[in-house]
Amino acid sequence: MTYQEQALALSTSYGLGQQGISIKPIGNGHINTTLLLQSPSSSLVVQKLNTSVFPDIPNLVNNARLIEKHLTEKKQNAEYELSVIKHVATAEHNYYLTLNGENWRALEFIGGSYSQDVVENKQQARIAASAFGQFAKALDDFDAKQLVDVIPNFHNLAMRFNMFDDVIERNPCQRVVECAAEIEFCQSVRPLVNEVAKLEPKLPLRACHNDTKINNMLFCNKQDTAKAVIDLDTCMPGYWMYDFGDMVRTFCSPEEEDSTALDKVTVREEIFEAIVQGYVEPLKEVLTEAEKESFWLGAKVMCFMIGLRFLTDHLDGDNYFTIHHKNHNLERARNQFALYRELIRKETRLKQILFAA
Ligand code: ADP
Ligand code: GN1
Ligand code: MG
Repeated sequence: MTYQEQALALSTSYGLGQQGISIKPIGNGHINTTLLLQSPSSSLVVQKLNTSVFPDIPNLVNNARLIEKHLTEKKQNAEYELSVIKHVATAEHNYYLTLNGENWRALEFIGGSYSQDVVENKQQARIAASAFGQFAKALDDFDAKQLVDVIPNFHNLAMRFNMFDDVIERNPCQRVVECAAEIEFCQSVRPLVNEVAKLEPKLPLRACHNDTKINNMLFCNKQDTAKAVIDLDTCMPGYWMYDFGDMVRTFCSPEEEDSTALDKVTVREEIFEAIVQGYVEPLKEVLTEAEKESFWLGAKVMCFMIGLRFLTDHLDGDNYFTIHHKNHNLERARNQFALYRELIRKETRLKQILFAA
């Protein structure tokens, strides 16, 4: 099927007709294929879902629709200000469809918005962190157990180390020797697993976003405000420390996640402070003391663990994350390890900022 044939098939399924249809890729996601499908009168975000990563499409879509319903009710009661991601049904009333063996779903396009891959300044960081905080707060009375674990153990560091150990043993692409330095670094960080094991039992299980990277929220084109929290695919029961940590991972560095300019990868302190302030404010009535303390560990785990996952995927032959060139996952891993090292180097100062809030 050509691109245009695909566009016409999708536009028929979603009742957009056959005239003046266009389709183009949007965003920089690593897992799904996200496209903007347009007719002269409407715009839809259509996503081809990666079924190796998300084998349970019905529950993936159902999880996101449960959140949509909850947030929509909150918005109607003036308890949630941001726009809500709305799923669009096909002409046959299905929220996902199969075309040529591929799985698709559609979302209303939220116009007047943009996403960023790198945070430019502390105002942006505060706005984005506040949006994720408002999202978390709005889900405070949502029963997290309604959400199916569509990727079990998603933020389980011990399990991520098991996958890493397994790929080293299998060495399917003979890349272990050339990655000796990165592998050794990961081995040195292994005791982080014990810190997690000690802390997690003290934390309440929450309905989490689990992928709070900066390009999973939309800013408003016109004013300096947040428009919406998006990409609800990994909303599952979890711990807020990891949502906090993924913001630190993706907001604090002035470099993109795959930048090879490792000397420029650092943790911008003023951005870290803006994340703390932006995220804690909407949650102040519900955040427990143990949760607030856990945020430092969440930051360490997320910076390191995503690097570990990139390295594991590189060693495995790049089966999970979309890559755009050879060694792309290795470059991403090196970048995240540099960030982790910076986080540790700045530990004293960053903890002061965290505990002053
Ligand atoms: P992925 O799984 O590929 O990360 P996302 O849901 O994060 O998919 O979407 C990728 C990008 O597409 C986002 O970063 C954003 O720029 C854009 N986008 C996604 N959904 C919408 C929407 N409903 N309205 C406007 N833009 C969107
Ligand atoms: C993936 O789909 P995307 O690009 O928002 C990944 C996240 C990683 C992120 C790294 C389902 O997110 O866990 O943190 O890449 N999503 C999944 O950028 O594995
Ligand atoms: Mg995304």
